[in-house]
Amino acid sequence: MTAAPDPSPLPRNALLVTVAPTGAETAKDDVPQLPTTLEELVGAAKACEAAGAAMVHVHIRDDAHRPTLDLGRLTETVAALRESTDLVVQLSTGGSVHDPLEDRLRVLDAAPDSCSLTMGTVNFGDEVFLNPWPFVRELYRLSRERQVVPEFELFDLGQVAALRRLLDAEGLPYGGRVHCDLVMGVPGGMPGTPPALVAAVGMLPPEVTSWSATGVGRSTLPVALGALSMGGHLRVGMEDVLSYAPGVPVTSNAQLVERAVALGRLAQREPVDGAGAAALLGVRPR
Ligand code: KMH
Ligand code: ZN
Repeated sequence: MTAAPDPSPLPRNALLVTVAPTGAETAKDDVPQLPTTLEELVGAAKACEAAGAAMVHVHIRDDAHRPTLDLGRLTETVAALRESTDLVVQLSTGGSVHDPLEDRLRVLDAAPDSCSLTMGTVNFGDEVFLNPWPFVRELYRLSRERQVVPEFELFDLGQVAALRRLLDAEGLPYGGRVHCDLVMGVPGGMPGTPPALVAAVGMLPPEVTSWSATGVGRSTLPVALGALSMGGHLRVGMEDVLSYAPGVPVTSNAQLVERAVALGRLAQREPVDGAGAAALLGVRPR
């Protein structure tokens, strides 16, 4: 039997806002305000922290602004974000749909605070986001060995069930806390609707100590409002949404964080800072 998780170290009204500023899918040429250089990424992270974000979910780009998992760049990025912010630094191990699994495992060599860990394969628009079970298990074991806290990315209900399977097979992650992000509205995954959110949250294993939700594209607001109403946390950012309103482009990641914080305050939730997020997630002290 698995022990009940420790109670949250934060007040009940605490709100974790994670920003996912870049992603791997949008071209710089199409969206020049997307932060793709290290300088732009650090600038965006600082502005988002000032606006109330506590964690940054990082994808990086090469000199031609294309997605890369280059280890030297990842390591430099982790160092630069730690130097300039107190955000919890989460590296994406999802990368782009074209990244080989070995490269995605190697991301942990950059020693982030946290890493994303997607719980299964999912259609991703016209592509396939590949996460076979042996890869999921290997990445999970590696994260524990390296003392990196995983954030379980759940794109559909099958992946919620797979989290149950993983915890049964492998036990709790490093830090003993279990944090998930429900990524909703990806074409191929669960829709970004309140009924899907209710179903997914209802299926989360009892070991889960915190969860956030992300609505891609036009599902961003319904998912955020639904998540707040259910006591969840929020992930926002230009990885997931590029329109602020119909026909109105997002101008910066901080704009999305500001909106998330404002919605949170309407729901009487107070954003936590990086230290609060680290405590919530069980991140290794630096
Ligand atoms: N870019 C997607 C294929 C993650 O960061 O872990 C995968 C993704 C999930 O963004
Ligand atoms: Zn990502």
